[in-house]
Order: sequence, then structure tokens, then C-alpha cells
Amino acid sequence: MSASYFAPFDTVRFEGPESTNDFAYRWYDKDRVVFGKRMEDYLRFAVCFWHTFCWPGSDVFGAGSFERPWLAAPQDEAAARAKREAALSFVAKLDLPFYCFHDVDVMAPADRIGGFRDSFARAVDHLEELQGRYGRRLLWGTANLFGHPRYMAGAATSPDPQVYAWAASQVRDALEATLRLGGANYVLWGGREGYDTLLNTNLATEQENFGRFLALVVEHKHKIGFTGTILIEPKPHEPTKHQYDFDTQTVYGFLKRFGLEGEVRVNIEANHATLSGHTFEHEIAMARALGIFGSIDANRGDPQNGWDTDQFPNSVEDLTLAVIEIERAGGFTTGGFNFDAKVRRQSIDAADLFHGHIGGVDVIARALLRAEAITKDGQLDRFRAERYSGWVGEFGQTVRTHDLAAIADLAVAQDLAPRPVSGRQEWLENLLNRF
Ligand code: XLS
Ligand code: CA
Ligand code: CA
Repeated sequence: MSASYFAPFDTVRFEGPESTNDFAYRWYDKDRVVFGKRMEDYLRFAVCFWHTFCWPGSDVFGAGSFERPWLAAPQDEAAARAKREAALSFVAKLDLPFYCFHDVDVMAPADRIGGFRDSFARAVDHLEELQGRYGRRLLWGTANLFGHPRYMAGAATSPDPQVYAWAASQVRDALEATLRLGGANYVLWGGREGYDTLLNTNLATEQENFGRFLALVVEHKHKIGFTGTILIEPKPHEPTKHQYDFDTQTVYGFLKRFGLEGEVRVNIEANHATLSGHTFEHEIAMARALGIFGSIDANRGDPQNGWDTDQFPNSVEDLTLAVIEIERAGGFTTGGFNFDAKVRRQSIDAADLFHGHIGGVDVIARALLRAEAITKDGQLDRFRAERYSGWVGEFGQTVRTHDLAAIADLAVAQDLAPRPVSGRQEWLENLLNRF
């Protein structure tokens, strides 16, 4: 009931823009070299377990609409096995290199801590075997510290130290599993690390506990010899009213406070960026400027909806700006593009899972080609460099190195009258539209 679910579909291959095959890539040509790397190595695509194999198509008003055999069966070890088989076989059918999971996504549910650990351990053994069989790799692992009712008031920020300890057990096991499976990163998304009301919340205690938890995770990572990257995934709200990892700049302040800015980077999700009132490229540019760019969760929101709709990306224009920023950051090191995206509730067929991923892959591949053309053209980068060129001249150097009074004296002595210079926004927008 598992690998056979995708059996009617052939492996998706590159056929070029003229192809009439709905199950082919038009732009993602994995061996084509862009920015000096094979597309597959540059983009490092991953498929996620939670939206694609665990979510049944339910919403707050209605039940699951998808017919996935492993979800219809009782949620026991056999169903979990079937789900894992289906998942890895699907990643192979898409011919994408990576996948991502939360502990609870891949295992049969268990409530007591001992049973939970055993069930997860069985899942990890099986995943190791499947990775070998299907030739797929783990982009990142994580622990789900938000789904179970015990986490309703947070995990590392829970008022209850027993909940904190449960979370520590899950993170230890998920981190060690990530190491064993050769994962490139470990993600921490603070889904309920925030509050619903200040009336019952001690902000100071919660943030101290949160910072210490992160420090403990980093310490354990070094202890076990995990050389991948620890990533925090910012999100401003949802499920809670306010989340502490609000956006990239806030996360950086938090890392600085706990002395972890050299240890932890960010996993930027497009829809979380827009929920925080920023653009996707703003978050990447900010991470780059602060030296903490790590990885991407690719998706999009709906401009008319104020929540996390997690739709597949479909705008080459938006993605081009994101890829330009990624290239400016030097490209991915351990990170990649994870599809944290789900098909719509009415897209109930196995075929829809292919359409969603194929579309997302092609949009990003096309954006990559466009970003390369814009970067090679050079006008965009030259304009920006020229705009700041005063800072490399003699006057700029003096301003950079003197104290406030000396700079002020210089302004007075030279009777300065700086001339406003056009920012040329419309010209820059026109320039981009030529590609
Ligand atoms: C939810 C988040 C979550 C993280 C991993 O909004 O995107 O799925 O990526 O816990
Ligand atoms: Ca995400
Ligand atoms: Ca999301």
C-alpha cells in the first residue's frame, strides 16, 4: 500500500520548455551549470514529510479529504512504515536529492516517553535503510515541540519544567538521529515559544529558559560530533499570538544576547517572512548582512489571507529576487530549498503531489537562470556599488575612523552642502523587467 502508491508514475525528468508532458521538468535540468555549480547542487531541493505525507487535507472546518492509504489505516507501526516507504519512493520519483522530517512525522504515535523513544528509534532504522535503497539524503531533521497538548504553553518556554524536560528528550533523540542519518542541518522552529496573553506570561523567565535551551542544544551538538548547522526558523505568530523568533533581525538579537551568533543560523520561510510584514528577499538579505543565512523553506502565502497557507511557490519574479540574495550570500553551504508547501485541500490525487512539486522546482530553477543573467549583466550590482562609493574614498574613510566631534568639525570646516542623488528605483525596476 506504500511504494506502490506512486507506482503508476514515471521518474520525473528534464524535457525542456517545449515539452508537452505534465510530469516533466521544463527548467530544472539538474546537470546544467549555473553560477558555477550543477543545478542540483546549487538548489539542493528537499521534500517535507509533514505537509506531503502526514497532513490528511483537513482544515478547521472539515475533515481530511485525501486518500492516502497509510493515513486511512490505524496509526500503528505498519502504517508508519508504509508512510516512510511512500515518502522516500516519492522523493526518488521526483529525482530530488533531499527530504526533511519532524520526529512525529515518521513514527507511530506513542504517549509515554519510553514508547515514544522506541517508536522513533524504529523509524530511524528504517529511514536509514530507505535512504540507501532510494539514494536520498536528509537536508534536516527536527523535533515537533508544538503538536502534542503538553506543548500548548510552549516547550522551552513552558511554565512547567517537566514539559521542558520532555522537549529535551525529543531534541536529544532527533539531533542524534539527524547525525546518524547524515543530515546536513538541524532545525528549531519555536512554534509555541511565545504567548497567547501577557496576563499569564512571565516574559523574562520564558526568554531566559529559551536562550538556555538553545545553548544546551548547541553544546550537545558539539558533544556528539554533529558538524551540520543548527538553524532557527523565524515566524512572527501562528499558532500563538506572538512568537519570540519573530523575524531574522529579532533572532539575531536573541543569538547575540546568549552569545550564539557564531553557532546558529536561520532557516527562512517565504510565508513567515510575509507574515512578519517583510518580503522574502528582505529576510534573506538581512540574514546575509548579519552573517546568519542558512537555509530556505520554499512556499508562498495568499496576499488576501493573513495566515500561513503554505502554497507552492509560483512567482518567478519573487523567486528571482530571493535567488539573487542567496547568490550574494555565497549560495548555500549546508542549506537548501525545502518545499514546506502543501497542495490545496481539493487537490486530492497522487498526481497533485507531483504537480505541486514539479511547479515549485521549475519556478525556482527558472528564477535561478534569471538571477544568473541579471548578475552576469552586472548593472544592478554596479549601480549599488557606485551608490556607496563615497565610503571608499578619502572623505568616507575619514568619517569612518574619526570621532563625532572630529567628523562634525570636518563638516563645518569644509562648509559641506551634500547634493541629493537619485535612487533610480524605476530605472532599476525596468532593468529587472528586461530579463
Ligand atoms: C510551521 C513551520 C514548521 C517548521 C518545522 O509553520 O514552517 O513546519 O518548518 O517545524
Ligand atoms: Ca517551515
Ligand atoms: Ca509555514
